This record gives sequence, C-alpha cells and structure tokens, in this order.
Amino acid sequence: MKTAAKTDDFCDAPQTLRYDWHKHEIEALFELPFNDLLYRAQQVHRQRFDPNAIQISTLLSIKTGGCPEDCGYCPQSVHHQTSVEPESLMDLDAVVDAARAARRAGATRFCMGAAWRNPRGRNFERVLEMVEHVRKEGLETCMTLGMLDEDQTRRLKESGLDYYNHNLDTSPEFYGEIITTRTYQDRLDTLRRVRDAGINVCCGGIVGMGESRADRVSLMQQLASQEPHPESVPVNMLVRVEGTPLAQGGQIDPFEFVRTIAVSRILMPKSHVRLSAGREQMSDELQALCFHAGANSIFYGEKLLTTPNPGADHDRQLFDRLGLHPG
Ligand code: SAM
Ligand code: DTB
Ligand code: SF4
Repeated sequence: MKTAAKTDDFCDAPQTLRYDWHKHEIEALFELPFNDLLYRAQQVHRQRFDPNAIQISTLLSIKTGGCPEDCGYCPQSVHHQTSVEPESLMDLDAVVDAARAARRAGATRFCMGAAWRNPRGRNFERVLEMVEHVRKEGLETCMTLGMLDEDQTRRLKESGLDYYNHNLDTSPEFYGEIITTRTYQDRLDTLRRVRDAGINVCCGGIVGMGESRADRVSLMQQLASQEPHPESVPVNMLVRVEGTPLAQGGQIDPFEFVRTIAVSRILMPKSHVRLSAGREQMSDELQALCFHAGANSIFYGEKLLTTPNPGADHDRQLFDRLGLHPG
C-alpha cells in the first residue's frame, strides 16, 4: 500500500487532459489509501462539474435476445440458456412512446440497445427513423447496435444520433476469456469510425467478471488513451444472470468497484462517468460512495435492457437523501 498522496498533487487549475497514462501510474492510483483516492477524485470532479448534478439516461431494448455473439456476461447471447426470449425489432411508435415516458420521468438522454453483432438491411433503415423521431421529442439520442462500418456511422450521424455506446468491456489481456466471436481490435475500429463520423462516444466496461486488478488497470489505460476521451464512460458492475457462464463467479470487493470509478474520474476528468448496470444489487451507501468518487450519470427506470434497475421512486428518494439533482 502507498502512503497518503502528497497534497501538492492538487491544484485549483483544471488538470490537463492526458492520453499517455502508464500502467504503473494507474496502478499507483488504485493503490492509494481509499480516502486519498476519493479526495483526489473529488478534487478533479469539482474542477469541471457541479458535484451534486447527475445526468439521467433511460435505456430501452429495441431488439432483445437471439444475439450471435458469445459475450460470457450477456443474457441475450444465443450461446447461453437464459430466460430471455428473442424478440424482433420494436415498432417505431412503441419506441417513441417509451421515449416520451422517459422524458416525462426526467431523462435527458434515451439509449436504444439492440442485441446484434452489427445492424443490417431494412432493420438499419428502421433504427435511423427511430433516431430522427426520438430526437424530435427533445431527447438526446444514444444507440448501441454492435459493430458499424463507415457508411453506417455516416448515416447515423446524418439522422441526428448524438451518442454511440460501444464498450471495450475489459482489458485486451482478459478479453479472450469473455468473448471469442470478435476481437478487441474490432471494438477499437468501430469506436474510431464513430469518432470520425462526429458522433459522441460512450465507452466503458464491466467490473466483477473475475478479472484481476491488472486487468482493470489495463482497461482504464485503454479508455484513457482514446483521444479525445469518450464523452461518456459507463462503469458496469457485472449483473450475474442465471444461464450465463459468469453466473457463478465470486463477488468483487465493493470498494474495488468504487476505486475503479474514482480512477475513471481522475483519468478522464471531462467525461461523464456513469454508474451503470448493477445498481439494483448495490446498497444506497455504496451508490453514494460511487457518486462521491466522481460518478455523475445513471440509468433511470425500472429496467436496464433485460435485467432490473432500481425503480424511479427509489432513485428519487436517494437523490433527495443525498441532495443530488438531475443535470
Ligand atoms: N450488442 C451490442 C454490443 O455488445 O455492443 C449492444 C448491446 S450490449 C448488451 C451493451 C453492453 O451492455 C455490453 O457491452 C456490456 O458492457 C453491457 N452488459 C451486457 N450484459 C451485462 C451484464 N450482465 N452485466 C453488466 N453489463 C452488461
Ligand atoms: C452499458 O454500458 N450498460 C448498459 C448500456 N451500456 C447499453 C447495458 C447494461 C445491460 C445489463 C444487462 C441487461 O439488462 O441485459
Ligand atoms: Fe450480443 Fe451485445 Fe450481448 Fe454481446 S453484449 S451477446 S454483442 S447483445
């Protein structure tokens, strides 16, 4: 364990953005005493954000299940026997209704997810229409549809897409243990095309899949070496779903999860760090620590894609108890 961080590490001027973090530097952050790490994350957070404002996104699974990819964590893969029933792409009207409900509940961004390796044919034309219509409802739009080619990123941009979510999920070293049907480089290539098309990038990972601290360090290095940094960084706690290969693993120390949030905040000072999947399994106290560590975005609403999320009432109460506000 390292001793207390030197106070001269902190200053009032916003920290300059870096894309060249070395693994040993990131490891040293992880190893700081918990209070020092959180203090440092708070300092960085307060330089650029209202510390009590939390951005609110709502998720909708527009195409559920039947995915040909073999991601070990995912209940929607055809490779795993889970209780998720495959469905076809939702109708435009139903998507717009859900977007309106999300806006009324206070969401500012509407994220639409599809269980595809990549979008194709008529279905792709239909998601473009969804982007246009959801945008007209006054919401920011986000989609996560799997891998994209250059023509698709261009057309999504033209339809008005604000954000594209595509996670690196874990370190390059651990990736092959979790997914075999596509490579890390495939993910990086799609992220580059999204960025080049002028769409904001939402890119993060999952903690608690049996990866080591070194893997979390390596994931953070990958995320923070993207230039510019992803505008949005979802940090998911693995939701263990019966029937998936990762259903029975050991639990990760919750403080290690908080540390991962704090390190994301320090490495990517301007990004929104989203306390993403896994909140349903977390205590209010653990969520409060994550906000203290610099998380400033959540998914709001009773469902993530296929698994439960805390209800809106519960989240409203939590915001009240912590003096947080949407923003
Ligand atoms: N098929 C697209 C893809 O993989 O990019 C989009 C949907 S996919 C469900 C979006 C992300 O959800 C994954 O990259 C992963 O990070 C996250 N995710 C899926 N299942 C999860 C689980 N059980 N726990 C935590 N995060 C999960
Ligand atoms: C992200 O990083 N997490 C969200 C969103 N991006 C698409 C998805 C979480 C899914 C959790 C498992 C499920 O509900 O199926
Ligand atoms: Fe398919 Fe995405 Fe699930 Fe992987 S994470 S199985 S690509 S829906």
